[in-house]
Amino acid sequence: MGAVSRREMMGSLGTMVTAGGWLALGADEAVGQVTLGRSYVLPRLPYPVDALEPYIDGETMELHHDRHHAGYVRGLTAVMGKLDVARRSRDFSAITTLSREAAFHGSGHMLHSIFWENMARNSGGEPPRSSRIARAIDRDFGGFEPFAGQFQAAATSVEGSGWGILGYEPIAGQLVVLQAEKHQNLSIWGVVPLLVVDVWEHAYYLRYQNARADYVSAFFHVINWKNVDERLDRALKLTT
Ligand code: MN3
Repeated sequence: MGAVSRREMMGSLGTMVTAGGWLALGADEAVGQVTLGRSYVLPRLPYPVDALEPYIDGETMELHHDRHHAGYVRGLTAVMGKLDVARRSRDFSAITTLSREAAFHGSGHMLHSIFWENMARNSGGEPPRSSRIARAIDRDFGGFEPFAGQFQAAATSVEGSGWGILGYEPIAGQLVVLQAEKHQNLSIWGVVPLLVVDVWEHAYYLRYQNARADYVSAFFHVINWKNVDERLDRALKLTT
């Protein structure tokens, strides 16, 4: 989403809230008047499936995107439909299960969508010294090497399935490295993910088997720092 459309979206949402109309609207009215933009669709990979060879193999990329990510999109769409049915019938008896499913599939869809864009062919290494992300990493981690060490350690040691995440925390206005278990656990609310690496076994097992650390090291050869820098730029415009 571009900065303009984001501003437009926030602006229209703000108008609704300021007018006091948000909570007062009936469900149908709200659905009709508040358009948050996009429904849940599987985004296309921004490169061919074999573009990240030899670091991430094409077969893994194809399965990962076409099967796994698609599954989260389907799951999220399904649970949002069930929540809609629950609201219409005023039957919230399944709310705990549905809320869990929304967090799981929603976070899965969100993180995969970022993950694909975080990578590119002929990339990796360190971000350009002049970039905002490089300066932020220097300031908040004491240099690229300590950052990379923390990020790799966090990603490699996630218990079970999950993610390593570099995010922007908007209260103190600084970068943080987080682990996520599954997709949705261990987050700090409000942190904007900038760089994420999937460490579920489906992300690496065909090529790396159980050597997760080797896969995480290889990931550093395909990081699209331009994309990470753009994400930081957009995150800095958000306020809590
Ligand atoms: Mn995955």
